[in-house]
Amino acid sequence: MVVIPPILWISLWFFKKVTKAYEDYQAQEAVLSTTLQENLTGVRVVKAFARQDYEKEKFDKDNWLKYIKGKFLLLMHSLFWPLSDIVLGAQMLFGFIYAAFMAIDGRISVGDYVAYVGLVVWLIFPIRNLGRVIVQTSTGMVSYQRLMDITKQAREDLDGGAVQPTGPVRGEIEFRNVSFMYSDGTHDVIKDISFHIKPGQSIALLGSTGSGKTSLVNLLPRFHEYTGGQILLDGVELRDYSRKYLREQIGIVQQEPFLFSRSIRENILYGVGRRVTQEEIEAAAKAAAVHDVIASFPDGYNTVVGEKGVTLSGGQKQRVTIARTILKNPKILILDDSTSAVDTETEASIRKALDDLMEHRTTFIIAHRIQSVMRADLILVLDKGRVIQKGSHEELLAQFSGMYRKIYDIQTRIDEELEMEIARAN
Ligand code: DCP
Ligand code: MG
Repeated sequence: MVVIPPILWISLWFFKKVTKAYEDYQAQEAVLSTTLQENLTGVRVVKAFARQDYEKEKFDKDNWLKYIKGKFLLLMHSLFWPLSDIVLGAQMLFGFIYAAFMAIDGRISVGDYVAYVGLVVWLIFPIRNLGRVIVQTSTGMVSYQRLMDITKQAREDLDGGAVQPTGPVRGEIEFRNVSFMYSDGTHDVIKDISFHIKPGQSIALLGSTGSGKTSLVNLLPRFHEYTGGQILLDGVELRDYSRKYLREQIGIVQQEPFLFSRSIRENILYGVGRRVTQEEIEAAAKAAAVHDVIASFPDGYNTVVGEKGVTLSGGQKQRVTIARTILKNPKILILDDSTSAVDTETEASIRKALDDLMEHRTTFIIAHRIQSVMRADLILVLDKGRVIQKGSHEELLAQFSGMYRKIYDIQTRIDEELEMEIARAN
């Protein structure tokens, strides 16, 4: 019985140490996995910047740290096991010798001695195991905690919403002093933005990179919740709609086109909740100026897109995602820089298709070219999350000192110079 307290004390001490060591070890393993994963998915970047040696060194360093932490963990285990055995072994040795002398002196009988030895041998192993279980529990607890961190994440509520509309939205959108900060952010990326558009109108967002254009449109499908002000859709606060309903009503051509490793047909059909004929798919692809490309593949629409769509060019991918959105036929359309990866000629033909698509739909257009935004009913010029100019193309052009006018002048000058170049070359 005397050894139980020290064994417990040793076990608890090691329990704490091993917990910490195992946490460190697991965290380092995560760092190493991230390094590895980034190197694998970003292998082109690594090669293009000739950073192999740097990345190798980084991996070696992370790997070395993992090794050190693993070694410390093993050290803790390798100290605990013998230490507990030494305490227990010393107790047995001392007990047996002392009892042996007592038996020789005749203070206890040989029978008592044998009974005592048997009892100690029976008891010592459970005590020994108790310590081990305590120490091993620590690694289990750490793993459990890490697992719980993930499983306890709140799930996005898709269905909830105070209003349950039955039909499609009309598409009237009003922003009232809306501001927004990312949950991990330090400052508002959208500040006090207000505007109003009627159903079927189009609104263009223009602004330098990082000015908050994508963040603003991502509020509409409730990818993020705005942190200040009000957004009204058909006069109802956006938060009162369910996310599922909003996302059914909104079609987005995202800034970074993403295709699944499935056939082109499946990619175009993605998110379309109704039966669609081959003719409809082809009409959408034609409108997005991508039908001819698809038809030129031996397998046509059944061509499987490689991992993340590597077999298609950037512009082709973008056009497939446009076809997907055309087919979805949403009431609200968001085009986030959707013609940035195509040449001017294709852009013109896509714009024609998009113009057709934009009719009777509330449309958000994000673009960098004045040509793409000039026909919008309302143009917002953003800078660092604020609206610095607001109005129609003509109104904004008339503001000679404004940003819009500046962008317009630069872009027309470039176009004119280009035309002169071409004329001279001919
Ligand atoms: N930001 C952030 N967390 C995210 C996305 C963006 O903190 N998940 C920050 C980076 C920028 C600001 O928000 O400082 C605005 O980013 P946007 O993507 O909204 O910027 P734009 O769409 O206007 O830029 P671009 O023209 O480059 O697409
Ligand atoms: Mg953007």
